[in-house]
This record gives sequence, structure tokens and C-alpha cells, in this order.
Amino acid sequence: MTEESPRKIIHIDMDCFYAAIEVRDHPELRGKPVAVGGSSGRGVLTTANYEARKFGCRSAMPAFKALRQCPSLIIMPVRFGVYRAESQQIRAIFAKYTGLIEPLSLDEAYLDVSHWRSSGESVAEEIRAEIRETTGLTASAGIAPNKLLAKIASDWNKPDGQFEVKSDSVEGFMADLPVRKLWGVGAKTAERLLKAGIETCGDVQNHALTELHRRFGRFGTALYHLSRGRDDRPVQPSRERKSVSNERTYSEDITCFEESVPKLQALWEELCDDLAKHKDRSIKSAFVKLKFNDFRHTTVERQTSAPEWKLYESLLQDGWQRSNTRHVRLLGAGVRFRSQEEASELEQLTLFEENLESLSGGI
Ligand code: TTP
Ligand code: MG
Repeated sequence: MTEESPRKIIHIDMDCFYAAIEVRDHPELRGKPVAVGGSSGRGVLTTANYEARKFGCRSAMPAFKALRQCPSLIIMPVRFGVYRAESQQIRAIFAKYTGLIEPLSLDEAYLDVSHWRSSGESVAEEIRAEIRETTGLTASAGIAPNKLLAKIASDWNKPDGQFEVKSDSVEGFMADLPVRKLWGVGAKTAERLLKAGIETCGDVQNHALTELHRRFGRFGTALYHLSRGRDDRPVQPSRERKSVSNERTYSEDITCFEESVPKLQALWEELCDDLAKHKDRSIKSAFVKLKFNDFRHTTVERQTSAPEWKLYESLLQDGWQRSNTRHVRLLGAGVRFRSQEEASELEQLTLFEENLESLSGGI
């Protein structure tokens, strides 16, 4: 019997993507600490280059804090259009190597290159070289038999490097890895696991499958496999969009419902414009998001296929009921879509019901 050969999955992630583009386009910034984001009082950084990271500047950090830590930091305004165009160019390079591309964000994607005769490592080298030649930007890559490992590995030799996890070294590679790095393990879950004495994947490996299942249910079973670096998920070429939304942080806190209505209405109008591009999708629900001045947020959601303004207004009212006198600093309005599968099931069901009706009508 021949054993199936392992898949060759590459995870590519551009290095400090937005900041690298800004430095490339403004050569006078080379070698200086640079971030991209809003520099006004409430601005946050989307990312920072490696020079700025030495001072602790990070994605999602408020600009005032970053400037306190690194007074010479240069904060460039965000140019989404440029980043999107760059991302398209990078995806066009991927497409020369494989049809199996699963983008995760503008600067990140999984590629399945199992059909290549050459090693995954050399394909990754080639792709990175081509990205550098075409765009002048550097990328890092992880090469492994599955997505889980490839994504972890792409961080190993960042920036401008790559790392391969070979099939026979998987369990060892995973042993020291914090469980927090696993797909689906967030801060809360990691905390729960820590209480059970589990901090690394090696700790999980010491527990039997039955015990993990008893303690954590289905998640325990997944954990058992993930901690051993096992992951069968295929590279899925077209990940469909699950939702569309608009949100905005205001320079001054909103103190009451009445004041927030016209602001939400403006967001809702933009949302309706955006939805025009997604006419092929079926809407499942509408939601309104509020972030309070203690940075906690809440989302109020209701099922609907028609995202009408009155509904958003009433969701907003429900949101304010959770405010407990807190003021609001951010508002968001959005819709969630049915997956293509759900949408076609619903279509079948509707057809079925219509048929039943016409049958009973005929009796
Ligand atoms: P990342 O790949 O997470 O970060 P990065 O490419 O800047 O740096 P690294 O070298 O560590 O990969 O995100 C890609 C881009 O997405 C990033 O350049 C800016 C944007 N971004 C945000 O706008 N907000 C965020 O919170 C994060 C994490 C990223
Ligand atoms: Mg990146």
C-alpha cells in the first residue's frame, strides 16, 4: 500500500504591510520608525514598521501612546486604495503558482502547492522573490503539511524569511507552542485552559482524548488533534464574505440616544450604498454595534432580509438600554449574509412550500 504524500501548504504574510508600502513610496522614511494610522487625539495605529516595534509600537495602539513611547515616530495617513491595489498584484503572483489560493486578509493567504514537483521551500522562495521584484516589498512564508502549521511557521523567521515544518517533526514543533496560538483559542479559552494546568500544546499532548472530551466537549477533541499539529482543513479558494458593516469612532463621545440617531443614519446610508455591490447575496440579519467610553462594546442583532432604517433605529435604542449611563464613542451598522449553502437550502424550502400551497390550493 502506498502512503499518501503530505500536502504542501504555504502561508504567506507580508511584512508590516501598510508601513512597508509607505516607506517604499517615501524613501526618505527608510530606517526611521514609521507607523500608519490616525495621528489625531483618538487615532490608532493600523501597524508599525520594525524600527517602531523596537519601541513597543503595535497595531491597534492609540497614536498618543505610541508617540509617548517613541517621540520620533512618523505616523502616515492610511491609503486603503493603494494597499488594495498592492494586494491584488500579490494575488496575481500567487495565481501563477496555484489555483488554490485562500486569502485571509489583504496581506495574507494560504496556497496549496501540492501539485508541484519541487519542494514547498523552493516554491515559497520563488514566490517571495517575485513579490520582492514586482512590488519592492518583502514577504514571509511558512511551509507545512497543513494550514495550522503553515500559519504558525510563517511567523518563525519574520521579516523576510521562511520556515518549513516537516511532517516528521510536527509533534516536537508543537510541544513548546502556547495553546493561545492555536486556531480557535482566544484569550478567555486560554485562561480556562491555564486553570486546568494547560499552557502549551505539549501540556495538551499529555492528556488522553477521552479526558479532554469529558472536560471540554467537542472543543476538547479538536484541541487533542490541533495540539498534535493535525489539521485536515482544505485550502478554500473563495472564502465568502460573511458580513458588511460600517463603523466610526467619534472625536467626542455621544451622550444620548437622540444625538446618536442622525449619526447612525449616516452610517446606515453608507451601508445601503455598499450593499448595492452585494446584490447577489441573501441577507440574514441586521446589527448595530456600540462601543462605550469604557471601551466595552455591545452588538444588537435581529433577523431580517430587509435592512430598513426603522429596524436600525430600534436596534440602536436597544443598544442604549445596555449603556448604564455610559457614553458612546463608536457606532457601527451592518448586515450578515446567509452562506451560499444556506441561501440555496432556503430557496429549495421556499420552492417546496410554494409547491405545497399550489397543491392544496388545487384541492
Ligand atoms: P498583519 O499581517 O497582522 O501585520 P503587518 O503585516 O503590519 O506586520 P507583520 O510583519 O507582523 O505581518 O496585518 C496586515 C495589515 O493589516 C497591516 O499592515 C495593517 C492592517 N491591520 C490593521 O489595520 N489593524 C490591525 O489591528 C492589524 C493587526 C492589521
Ligand atoms: Mg503581515
